[in-house]
Amino acid sequence: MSILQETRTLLAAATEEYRAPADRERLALLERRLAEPLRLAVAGRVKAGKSTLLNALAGDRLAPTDAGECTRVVTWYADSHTSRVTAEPYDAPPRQLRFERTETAVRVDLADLAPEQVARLVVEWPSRGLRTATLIDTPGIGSLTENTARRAWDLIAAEDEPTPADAVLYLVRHLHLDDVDFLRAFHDDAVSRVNPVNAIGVLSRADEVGAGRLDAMGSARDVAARMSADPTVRRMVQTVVPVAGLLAETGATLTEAEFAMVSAVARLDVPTAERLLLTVDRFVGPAPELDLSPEARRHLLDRFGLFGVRLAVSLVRHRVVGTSSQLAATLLERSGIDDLRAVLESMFWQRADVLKCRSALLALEGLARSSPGPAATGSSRRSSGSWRPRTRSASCGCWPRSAPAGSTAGRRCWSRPSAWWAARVCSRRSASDSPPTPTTAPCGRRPRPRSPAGSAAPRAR
Ligand SMILES: Nc1nc2c(ncn2[C@@H]2O[C@H](COP(=O)(O)OP(=O)(O)O)[C@@H](O)[C@H]2O)c(=O)[nH]1
Ligand SMILES: [Mg+2]
Repeated sequence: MSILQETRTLLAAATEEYRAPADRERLALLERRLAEPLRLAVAGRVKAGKSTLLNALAGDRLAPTDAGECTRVVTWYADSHTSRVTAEPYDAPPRQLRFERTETAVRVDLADLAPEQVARLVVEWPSRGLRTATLIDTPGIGSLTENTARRAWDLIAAEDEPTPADAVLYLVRHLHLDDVDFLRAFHDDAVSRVNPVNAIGVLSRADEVGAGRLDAMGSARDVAARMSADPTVRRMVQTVVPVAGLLAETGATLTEAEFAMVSAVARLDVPTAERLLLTVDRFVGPAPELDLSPEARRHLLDRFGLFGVRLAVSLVRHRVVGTSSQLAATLLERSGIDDLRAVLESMFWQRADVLKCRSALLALEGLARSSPGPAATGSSRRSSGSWRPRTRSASCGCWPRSAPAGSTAGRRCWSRPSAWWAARVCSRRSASDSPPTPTTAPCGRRPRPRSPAGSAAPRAR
């Protein structure tokens, strides 16, 4: 039986035990999500380049990258046949909102809703780039006390959140000490769902690492390699990949008009072009020798950044590229997005079922904690499945069930469904007859400490 089928069986067994409509609705939600694409959240500080990278991955300019109020709301971008935006307020039923598709983003009108009132926005949009994964744009993490930051992390960390992300891209521009401290706080066993199993680090805005020099991406690769080798970082993310999201977004959405603008700069003689491209101020200042309006030059900077303009001009001047599609392809290649896609493929997409099952079982644990179920009060009819909350609740607080398929370890006590998941994954990986004990769960969550009487200690919240 596949891990997906086993998880479905476990959820079905739980549904037999939980009779309250709200609990059953939560379980049905968990069941449904197993059939949906993986949910990948893009997290990091304000201006880390989250929305830009999301657009690059989607291959479309969907998420706004300015300071509009919608950037303060967690926003899901999901593939769909039709275009629709739904707001889910905290204290009111979900409702559809008006939106406008502009050249730069899907602009949502929050109407009378303040960003703080909205738990999440769901943008359904027909997009090939969203078929593999639903992408979740999060508000910037500024500080632990900030409300919007808290909401972003609730998505990943909250125990009672029925629809969390399955995997996370954590963007860092420069690895400041407080970034590491921040991640560590959320890495704590009691509150976090983020761990190396489902988190990849991105050294974002990588073109800025070398102060805009043409070899910037090489320097960024060195920095990212050093970060990846750091044991503190490795405890939180699997690896760190350098990406210039802006180059990738522009490569994915380049227009003929933009190629013509780059070509105009490339026609300047080299000393004049180099002088103009020395700083942003010079490039947008008076330049009678360049047949481009200041607005057009500002547009180029918005779309490429100074590094990107220098790179694109150099590519055109040296005839490395001669058409807009060639320039687009080269920008994508130089941006590092292909390397990120390769990492996503091997670490997330190919393991999507495992990651989705992990999320479902963590949510199931949350349900069992917040709502022990009728079995705990002795009123349930006994299910024939492997779900036995009565025993769990009455004795040690564990989840007794058979050992994972293929194991000869026989019946044993699994402290939580996620421990079962861990054992299931390990037994697949090593094909070993002895599943790991819950204390070695690769999901990174240790079993709760037990009191001397053997009852489960309450979890720190
Ligand atoms: N040079 C450069 N600028 C970038 C890159 N990614 C984003 N930016 C710019 O940084 C600003 C913030 O980007 P945004 O994606 O909105 O960041 P967010 O707040 O993390 O969502 C925007 O002006 C982007 O154009 C990048 O890879 N390189
Ligand atoms: Mg943003």
